[in-house]
Amino acid sequence: MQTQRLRIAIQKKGRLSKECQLLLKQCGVKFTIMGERLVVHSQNMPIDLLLVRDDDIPGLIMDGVVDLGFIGENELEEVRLDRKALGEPNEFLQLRRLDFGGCRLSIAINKDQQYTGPQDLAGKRIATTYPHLLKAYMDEQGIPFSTCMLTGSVEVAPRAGLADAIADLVSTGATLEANGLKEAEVIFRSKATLIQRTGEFAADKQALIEKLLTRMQGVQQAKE
Ligand code: PRT
Ligand code: ZN
Repeated sequence: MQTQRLRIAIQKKGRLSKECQLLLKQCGVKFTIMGERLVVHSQNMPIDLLLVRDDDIPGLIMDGVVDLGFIGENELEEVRLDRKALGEPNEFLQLRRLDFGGCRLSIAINKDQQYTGPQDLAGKRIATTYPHLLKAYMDEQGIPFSTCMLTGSVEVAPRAGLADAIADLVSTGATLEANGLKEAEVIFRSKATLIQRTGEFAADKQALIEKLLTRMQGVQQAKE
């Protein structure tokens, strides 16, 4: 069901939510987020913000339920690979890579373990929240492995005896350090990105998207 207002999905709470809200405000979109509301109407533009978990954003775009979404490329690519494997819609357009949300998906091992290269991971069990990204990397390297899916506390899996290694997001490296782990391989580099659903847009919606993109470019350039 399409509405005349432009629907933009953003993470409700978490590492991307504040910066997405700030960026939209810097682009001149006025809105007030109150309480636990799912939908927030802009006060000065025909825009509705949908406040959801980041995991849901790629699917909302790929199913054409919302028009635009802000998402980390790690999450976007994981969902795309999952939907592709399931034969579900997995198309989107990337409008703009953003200058926040930077992190990397890395394989980490016990810090006192020797490491000379990816072949050292052969036959290991690797815990992760990103099974498709991990498999894509390991297949590309031609290394057999087994996995263990965890949606949280991935970094404690080796200590808890659940896995030999992990593949998890890293930004400063402090979490790995605190858990006695070290980074062995970077398998995916990510930033926040703005994506759009495929398909037709009414002329006024299209014009609004272009206006937002032009302003976003201005905001980003002003920071450089
Ligand atoms: O509730 P919801 O599902 O919406 O949120 P979430 O908990 O799934 O996601 P959230 O808010 O933690 O992260 C959203 C997005 O932020 C991620 O998908 C990434 O694109 C991006 N991002 C950037 C990060 C990090 N940096 C990051 N450091 N996401 C997670 N981390 C975690 C990481 O998993 C590990 O636990 O931070 C820890 C490592 O950080 P360092 O600094 O100790 O290395
Ligand atoms: Zn999430």
